[in-house]
Amino acid sequence: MIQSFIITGFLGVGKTTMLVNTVKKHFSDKKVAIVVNEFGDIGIDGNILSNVYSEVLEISEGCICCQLAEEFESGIIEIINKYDPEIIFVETSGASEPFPIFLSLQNLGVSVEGVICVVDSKNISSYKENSTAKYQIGGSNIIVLNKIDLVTESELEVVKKDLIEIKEEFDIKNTLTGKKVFNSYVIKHAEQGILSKELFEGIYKIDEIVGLAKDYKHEDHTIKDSITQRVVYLKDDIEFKNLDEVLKTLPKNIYRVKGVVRVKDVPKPIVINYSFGNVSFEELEEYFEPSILIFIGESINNDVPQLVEKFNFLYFRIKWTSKT
Ligand SMILES: Nc1nc2c(ncn2[C@@H]2O[C@H](COP(=O)(O)OP(=O)(O)O)[C@@H](O)[C@H]2O)c(=O)[nH]1
Ligand SMILES: [Mg+2]
Repeated sequence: MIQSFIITGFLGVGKTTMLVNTVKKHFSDKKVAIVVNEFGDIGIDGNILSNVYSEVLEISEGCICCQLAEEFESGIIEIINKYDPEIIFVETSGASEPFPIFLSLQNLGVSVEGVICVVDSKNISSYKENSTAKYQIGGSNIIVLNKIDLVTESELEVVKKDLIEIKEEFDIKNTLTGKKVFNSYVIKHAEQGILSKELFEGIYKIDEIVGLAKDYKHEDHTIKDSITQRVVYLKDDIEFKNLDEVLKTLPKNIYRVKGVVRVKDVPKPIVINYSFGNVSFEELEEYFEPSILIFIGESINNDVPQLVEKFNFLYFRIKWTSKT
């Protein structure tokens, strides 16, 4: 049976970074397939991951737990038929709940060995009231504290307490038996951005979930939480300081920005990865599309046009579709 792990966690907590590092460290001798569902219009994570692995399936625009369940399932079937992986890692979008994905994988005969929820120890207090974030914690059996370099020991203890409370309240149960789906769960630290090998050894058993699929009611939470994205294009010859200025003046409700931008005096396009006020940059080998920024956040429909108005090097592009 093919094994799988689901990596969940809110927008920008560090899922992709952790997945890349962990797979490199512990699974280089296995046939690994990676599925990313990016809540962003273009495949930025897909691009980064493809530089590391050849078998990356990317499902974008929307969320695999709601609108894209069918696309997700047919994608999994395709990747199994084409590549015959031993192990599949599914990174859900930060706005997805893991449980419907769990059910999809089980329905396809793929064994889910663990649902890993990555937590941003530094920023959890700014997203823990989000209902999707709560269901991500409740729907996991392995909770991993990430970005621990940004917090003190005592702050970490507070985060753990919060997590236990949320987990107790939102732990998923079998609707027929009332029993918890996960027999137990663990809270672990990431070790320099990497998950320890033992987390993947199937020691944290997941209960039998037969009968649950048809009863599970899943609200379309991306609408409920009003997490949306807006895509903005850039003139190619942007100065680095312009980019910096945009990122420094973002309103609080825009908590995630991703993009690929060509900057003057930098030979390669750079990937921008912004979450909760922190930003990282990485050079990309190959990218042939226009420079782009994706803003993700809550109720951002007025904020992004305001940014476009303020910075004259940003513009919205009218979408066109080819007839061929
Ligand atoms: N300081 C710090 N930053 C991190 C860590 N892990 C990830 N990040 C940064 O957090 C941002 C979001 O990471 P990413 O993996 O794209 O998050 P995802 O949206 O959950 O997949 C990036 O700028 C990363 O460089 C960490 O352990 N410590
Ligand atoms: Mg990601």
